[in-house]
Amino acid sequence: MLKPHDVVVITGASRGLGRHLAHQLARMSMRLVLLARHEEDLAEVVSEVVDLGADAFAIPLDVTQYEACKSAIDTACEQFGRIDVLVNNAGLSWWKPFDTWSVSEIDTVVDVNLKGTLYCSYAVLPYMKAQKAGQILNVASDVGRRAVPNMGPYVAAKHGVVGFSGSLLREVRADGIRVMCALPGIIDTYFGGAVEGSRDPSWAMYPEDMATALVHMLQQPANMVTDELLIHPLGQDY
Ligand code: NJP
Repeated sequence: MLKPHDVVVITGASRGLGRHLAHQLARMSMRLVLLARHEEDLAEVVSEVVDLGADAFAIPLDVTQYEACKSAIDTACEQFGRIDVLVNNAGLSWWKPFDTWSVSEIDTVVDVNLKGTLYCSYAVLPYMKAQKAGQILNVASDVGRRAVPNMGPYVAAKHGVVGFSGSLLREVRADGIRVMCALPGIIDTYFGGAVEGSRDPSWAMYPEDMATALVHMLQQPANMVTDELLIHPLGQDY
């Protein structure tokens, strides 16, 4: 259950789903710490969420760098005194046959989608364990449960995120920490080089609607947990 002034750290908050989630949490008077690489985009989102009622700041970082993740989580806790929620939402992929991926593209997709989630979760756990409370919400993908061609490293990484979420939940639920995993289908964002607003709602979800689904997961009473939420646009062929 979220309460006003809860402290929420969101990765991938500079655009797309993370930005819309930040907007919704701002309307609920949360304290937000927004993480992504692009400083100017983050500054715009900070200004938007402050206008909507949040106390917020941003830290530009690359989630593939453990020390940067650790330092951002430490700073969030120093500034706001606690961390109630971590949303591991940063993600990216290319779409092409596996033998045309470069090694560096393979590394990037695994590092951002999977290792970024592991790194931020690892950095936040000591704080949540000390609080005996907290929520970690990992944004995986519907391809974390099934396979599609041409996204091999992404499919592998998102399967990893789903597996990690279930494993960690079983470890830390006794500490009052919920670990949840969202498995969305296609969302109308900048993902994969698209432009938000360019996808047809018959086969792509609006990011604000997906953000509402994430907020719902965070709003469960403390004795309940939505382990996984698989959610699709009705018209998506899968
Ligand atoms: O994508 P997009 P979404 N370090 O491109 C950030 C999953 N998903 O909102 O670093 C830190 O609009 C990037 O910021 P920046 C998807 O896998 C989506 O749709 O400044 N941050 C931006 O804020 C992902 O997990 C679809 O470039 C990094 C954000 O990530 C989540 O939904 C389908 C980073 C990406 O925003 C949100 O993605 C699906 C790094 N190294 C799952 N690299 C879909 N849209 O169809 C990227 O199944 N970011």
